[in-house]
This record gives sequence, structure tokens and C-alpha cells, in this order.
Amino acid sequence: MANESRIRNLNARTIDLNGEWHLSSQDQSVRVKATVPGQAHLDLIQANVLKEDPYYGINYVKDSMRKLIETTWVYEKDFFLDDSMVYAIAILDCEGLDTIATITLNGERVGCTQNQFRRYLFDVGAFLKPGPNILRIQFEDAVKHAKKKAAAYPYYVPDMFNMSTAQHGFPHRNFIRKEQCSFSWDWGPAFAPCGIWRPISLKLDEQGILVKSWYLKTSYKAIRDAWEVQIHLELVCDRDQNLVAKLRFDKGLPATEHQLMVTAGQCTTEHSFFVELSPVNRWWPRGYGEPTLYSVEVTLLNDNASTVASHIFQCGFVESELIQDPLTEGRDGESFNFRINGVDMFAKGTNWIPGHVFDRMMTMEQKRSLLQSCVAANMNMIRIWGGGRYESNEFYRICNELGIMVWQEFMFACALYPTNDEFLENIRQEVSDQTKRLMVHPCIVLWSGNNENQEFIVKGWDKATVRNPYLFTVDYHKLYVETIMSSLNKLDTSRPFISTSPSAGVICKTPYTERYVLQDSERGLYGDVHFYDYKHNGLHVEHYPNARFVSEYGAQSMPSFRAWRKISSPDDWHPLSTLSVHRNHHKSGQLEMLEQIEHQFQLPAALSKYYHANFKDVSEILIDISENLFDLFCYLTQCVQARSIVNQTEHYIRGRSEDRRTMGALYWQLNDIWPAPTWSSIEHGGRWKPLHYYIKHSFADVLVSGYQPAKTRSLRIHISNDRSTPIEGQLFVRSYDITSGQATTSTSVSFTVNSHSSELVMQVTSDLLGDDGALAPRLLLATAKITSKVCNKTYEMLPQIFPVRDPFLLACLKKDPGISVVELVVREGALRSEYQIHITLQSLSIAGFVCLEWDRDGVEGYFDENAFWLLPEEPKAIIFYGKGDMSAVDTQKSDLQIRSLSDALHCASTLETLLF
Ligand code: BMA
Repeated sequence: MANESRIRNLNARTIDLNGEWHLSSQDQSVRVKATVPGQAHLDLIQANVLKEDPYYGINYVKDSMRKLIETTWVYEKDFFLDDSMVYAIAILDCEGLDTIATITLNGERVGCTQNQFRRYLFDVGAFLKPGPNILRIQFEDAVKHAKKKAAAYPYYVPDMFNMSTAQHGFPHRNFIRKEQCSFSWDWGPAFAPCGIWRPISLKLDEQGILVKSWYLKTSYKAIRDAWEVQIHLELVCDRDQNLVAKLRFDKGLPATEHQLMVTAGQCTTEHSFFVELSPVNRWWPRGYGEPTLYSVEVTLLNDNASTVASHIFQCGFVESELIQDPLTEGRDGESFNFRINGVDMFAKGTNWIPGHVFDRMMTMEQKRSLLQSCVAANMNMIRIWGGGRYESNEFYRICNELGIMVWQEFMFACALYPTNDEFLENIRQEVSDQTKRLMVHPCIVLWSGNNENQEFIVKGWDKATVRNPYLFTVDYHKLYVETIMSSLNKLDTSRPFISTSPSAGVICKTPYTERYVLQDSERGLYGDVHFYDYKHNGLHVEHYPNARFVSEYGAQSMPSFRAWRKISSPDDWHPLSTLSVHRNHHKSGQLEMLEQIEHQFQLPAALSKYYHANFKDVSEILIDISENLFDLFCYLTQCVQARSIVNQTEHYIRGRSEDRRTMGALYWQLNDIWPAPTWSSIEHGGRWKPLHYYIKHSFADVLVSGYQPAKTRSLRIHISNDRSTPIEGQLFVRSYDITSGQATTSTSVSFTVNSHSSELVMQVTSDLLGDDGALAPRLLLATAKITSKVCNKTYEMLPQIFPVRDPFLLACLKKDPGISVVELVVREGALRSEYQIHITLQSLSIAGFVCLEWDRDGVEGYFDENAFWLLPEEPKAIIFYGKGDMSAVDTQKSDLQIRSLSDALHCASTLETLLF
């Protein structure tokens, strides 16, 4: 596996400046040890200066926390340069400073920075001295800086701050090139941290040459029908000379050698050559082939034929296209789909946000584990959303290896931005730095300019944009097309670019001319869509959009009670407690979740009080039993979220073969930045919510899905085939009376479904189920047995409660379904750090949404299935894939928490007894 440490520059001596530093407040009232890379908050916690946990309760808005932002923090490092060190060139390489910083070396001003996302290289030869040196980096208050910039700007540029009081954040984030969500988001807190957040080093040449940066890009060139490999170097040299670059690929690709001319001073040199198609194995997204990667070593020799530097890249060969062409067969509108290596692909995935406020707090292992969870849930794409940060090279290498396609946004979101010369120049540099760094990664299949900034203007999210859309549209074009797109195109045209998401498509690609506005009748016919509906029942399909590609859609849920317990006290354990409401940064989010529970299950009576009555009236009475109730609330929110989002996902997957021609579903959002009520499918810390288990089902290569159209009493069952060969087989449907647990009907039908398409296979009507006008709720199970030669597998539909659209009365279930663990065996896995727990469960009567969870710290991993139904007399075998220390598992069954819908009923009736 390639990693950062393999990147080396043989000849330059690199003085690693990471590790121990000192951090002090400008007035010297605080002075602590610091760790670089990092951010000041972390050092203050480490030194016990910051005593409160920033993630606990509402600490994040407390004065002690906010004062940190207002302080000017100074990082200092002493380092020693040996007398014998002779150098002609010395570069201070800052890979990431967050954000407004002034750098001095031995008291001399080296420079200043104003962009968290840029790599700053300073020539420091004139300031270094033999013996001890002091490097000092001073950080300004980011919030104050942004405010100052906004005030000095000739006109108001909106950032949605007025609309987001529930976020408890800071305004004017659009005036600073800093992670936008660090000023708060509707799922995250505002800490506006500062610090040396990425590695820092000093580079000295030895023979008069220093390579500052190495870049490599591979792209398919149709005119040559071959792969072009471009190598790009940025150097500093003490004289003009001829260099030789030798490239050695692994896996049998031919070695090459190239002459490069370099001139004295700062210079860049570029060289490209072609590799024939035949020896190359392409990088394929998962599900379509192997994500083949190549390693290539570039060695530079000087005119004395001695090696002056070398570097190893991991690269791949892939053709990425985004097809936005008129539809054939007389259909209106245009397609929006990814064509990778010539194959049209349905994008199945999710949206990625920063995994922790303080980047260092999230290890690469944790990021890898999240990406592996995407693979485990059958995804092939993630969208790195524009309000967060560009991830490290290692992150993209993991995506390369796992075959996950990346939709990469530039870091602009939910705001309009200034467009003065200073700002635009800053952006040009940012785009150039990030493109050069990232373009080597085959996983990146799309560059996108921003998140929702065009929609901001078109939908008039702020009075200013309603009053003067022209001004903001001109600014928009200047920033995303004239600045970002043109800076990007100078470096990389091998992948498609879109200016924004959601989009209304382009009228013309050259010159890039966007449609901007869609008429009502054109909605969903062009571009991609973001869709949120918090009002209607999430199971009512007619409210979902008809769209070519849905790059965001989501519903909120609580984190698990186990996670919530760690950041709260018993007083906070109410759906509408101060903390619950405060930490849900989406206004009215708590009530909306209650409403969804009401829509889908009808609220247990006690929860209903929260929803319908004035909360304060009942809070006192409920305090003693709130733990149970709150735990139940968290569980129910997760059940309704899972149901809503998979129903929607499956609607989009079926849409591939319908008039909608949908070719992508990326739900909002994979992960969390902290424990809070959000849209995530995996909570902060890595625990899968039921949604993640359900999504795994929806994104399988063959999907059996059912839905109940509006105004019908039928369930339509479709089979969607994402495989590249047709499938045939038999679909079996069984139904059970939920109240009695008795099997009622069974039927079957044979089917054939073409490759990459979706077919209606069966229509289950209430007649078939024996509807006499007062149908008791049925549990419908469907199994597709595929008998094609290349695929001999069985796929299940997610169990459906029929009628799907009616709220399901929990009272139909037995109060105690009698679930028991028949067997629990722990087995070592193939790797030492992996193990499996095999569990067999059974139940005396029907049990719905049976959720398993380990009630013990240190047990990490996921089950192969969760939130499932148990039928009487049908034992179910479940596997838990554990990671880490196996001894953390207590094989006593007491650690295994089992919950089902009946607990909601049980809890509700207990509460009722207590209340009335
Ligand atoms: C979308 C995203 C995010 C946001 C999410 C949920 O619009 O782009 O900005 O967090 O909705 O509201």
C-alpha cells in the first residue's frame, strides 16, 4: 500500500518540522506544548487549559470556548541547523495553515497566508542561520477577519447566516477561505479553529536543485487512441542545465526516459508521452472490474548523471465522462450520467462531510473504516461536499484502492462569494494547488464548483439575491466559470466539470453556458437534483422527484442513545430538551422527526405528548422515566429514517428504466462530525444506524423492491438488475398476518430482467391477500431466486408492512414477542484484528425492526443485517464483523442489546400506566 512516507525527494534534505512546538497566546498568559499537525484547541485540551470537553452538551457555545477563537495564538518551534549544512536553496513548505497566519523566521517576516486550502512555499534562504533558529507562526481570529473583510466589501454578499440561527455559529464565512462548516452547519458546531493543520517542513537542496512539487496525470487521448502521461515538476535551480527524468512503472508497463531543460531560478517543466492501450489495465469502479493501480517511480538525473531527486506516484488509467445529452426516443430533457471507461453507470452512494471538527482527531484508520463501510453497503461513489475540506492524499488512495468513484467539489457551499481581485487570485492558487495534488487519483471522476450556490440565486434564498439576481449571477459566473473552471482546465480536462450541484444542466459545453433556470414543466429533466421533504410521510412515493440524478436527499435521525448518553446528562434525555433542540442545528428538526414517527407508526402515546402538547406541561412528570422513553425515541427516529430513505433510494433505482431515466442516487449524508441529530447513516464513532444496513440492501447488484402507488391498495414489486448480464428466475411472495403471526398467502412468478435495467415483476393486490375491506396489516416478504448461469443467488425484498402508506399501529404486535438468543459464538477472523460473532435468534411471535447493538465500549464493527423482522419458529442467523480487540466482547449474552418495535409499544403503555 502506498503511503505518504513513500514520497521522497532523495537529494533535498528535508528537516521535518512536525511534532513538538509551543503554543502561546499573544499576551503570553497561556503557554503550552503543542503538537503539529494540529489545531490550538487540541493543545489546550492536552495541557488541561481547556478543561471542558468541546463535544459535551452545549460547551461549544460557552464563553470559555468562544474566547479561544478571539485569542491571537502563536506557534513557535526551535530547530538547529548544523554549521556543515551547505545549501543554495531553502524552502519552508507549509502544506496547510488554518488560516490567517503571519510567519517569521528568526524575527524576520517570511510571509503571510490567507487560505486554509493552499500549500504555501516560502523561500527562506535569506533568514536561516547556522545554529538555533526560531520559526514563529501567528494566527489571527478567523471570525473577526471574515467580519472585517465583509464590512470592507462594497456590497452585502449573503451567506445564509440570517436563516441559520439554529446553528449557533458565526457570520461571513464566505469572506475567508477556511472550511466553511467550521463557522457552523446544520449538522455541526462552530469552533473556527486555528493551527498548523497539515505537515510542515524545511527543504534544502544539495546540488543546486530542489524539486518543490511533483505532479502526474494520466488521461485518454482519443486522437492517438492511447494514454497520455504528463509529468510536471516545479523546481528551483542554481543554474541552467539539462536533466534526465527516468520513469519506471510496475506491472509490465514500459520504462521511459526524457530530457528536461531547466533554467536558473524558479522554473516549471512539463513532459508528456504516450502509453499504448494494450498493456494497460484500466482502473474500474467497484462492481465493474478491478481498480487496477500502477506505481511509477520518477528519477531525476543531473548533467553529471547523478540522481538528484526521485518520487513515487500511485496512478491509474481511467476515462471519465459525464453525459448530458438530449434523450433519444422522443423524450424531453437531457441525461445526467457517469460513463466510465465507456460504460454508463448508475452511481450508488452518499455524501461525505468532515469526520471531526479537528482533522487530527480522525485517524486514517477511522476514515478507511468509513470508506470500507461504503463498500460494505455496495456503494460505488461518494460526493466530497463543498462545505468541508479537501481530504489528504491518503484518503484518495484508499478510494483508488477500493474502487470508489469520487465526485469532488471545490470548497464553496450555501453562500455567495466575493469576487474582487484579491479573492479571485486566492482562489486561482487554491484551485491550482488542489488540482495538481489531486489529479493523479483515478478515483476522482468529476470536479464540481460548489454546493447549492447557483440554487441560492435561482431560488432567491436571501432578499439580496431576489432584489438583484443579476449582480450575483455575474459574480457567480466570474468565480466558478471564469476563475475556477479556467484554472482547472489549464491543468486537467481529463475529467468533466460542472459549476454547481444541484444544476439545471448546460445549454452548451463550449463556451460553458449554463441553463440556470428551469420552467416547472422542465423540472427533473436536466441536471441533478437535491431533494428534502420533511412534511410528507417519507413512504409516499409521489412526493419524490422525477430526476436524472439525485445527488442529495435525506432525513434526520437521532444518534444511538449510547452515543448521546456520553455527551449529555439525564436532564437532556427528552426529544425536545434544551440540549436536543440546541444540538439539532436544523430548525424544527426534533419536531419533524416526531412527525415522521407519527406518519409511519403513529406515536406511542407518551411520545405523542411531546409532539402535540406543550412540552413543558409534561416534562416534569416524565423525568423519572425519560431514559426509556428517550432511548425509544432515538430508536424510532432511526427506523423511520431508514424506511424513508431506502424507499426513496429504491424509487430512484427503479427510475433507471422509467421515463425518469435516473442514473444516480447519493443520499445525504454518510458520516457525522460530532454526536448530534443529523441525516447520517453512520453516527460519529462509526456505529451503523439502521439506514446503513438498509442502504446496503438497496445498493445490491440485484434489488427486489416494492412500493405502493398513491390511491391504490397494491404493492408493485420490481426487480432492478445492475449487473452486466440479464437475469432470470422466480419471484416468491409470502404474506403474514402481523397480529396473529400466521402465514396467509403465497404466490410466485417467473421473471427475466435485462442487464442494467429494472422491471415490474408482480403486482400484489389486497384481493390476493384476502382483503375483505378491513385488512389486518400484513407483512409481505419477497424472495427472488435467480437461476441464470452467471448468477445463482437469492435476493430478498426489504419486508414491507402492507398497506405501506398507512401508519402502522404498534398495538398489532405482541407486547413481548419472546425474542431469545439461541446461539452466540465468537470466532477469530482471517486477520488478527478481525473476528466474527455468530448469533442465532428466534422469536415466539412476529417481531419488527429487531435492532442489535453491543452495549459495551470497545466492540467495534457491524452486523451483516440489522433492523430485520423475525417470524415465529424461523430462527435467524446474524454475523457481527468485529474489529480490534476480541477480548472486549463478553460472550455473555447480556452485552447484546436487542430491541424491537414491541418495545415501543411496551414503553408507551408503561408510560401511560404511570401517567394516568
Ligand atoms: C444540503 C447540503 C447541506 C446540508 C443538507 C441538509 O443542502 O448541501 O448543506 O447540510 O442539505 O440540510
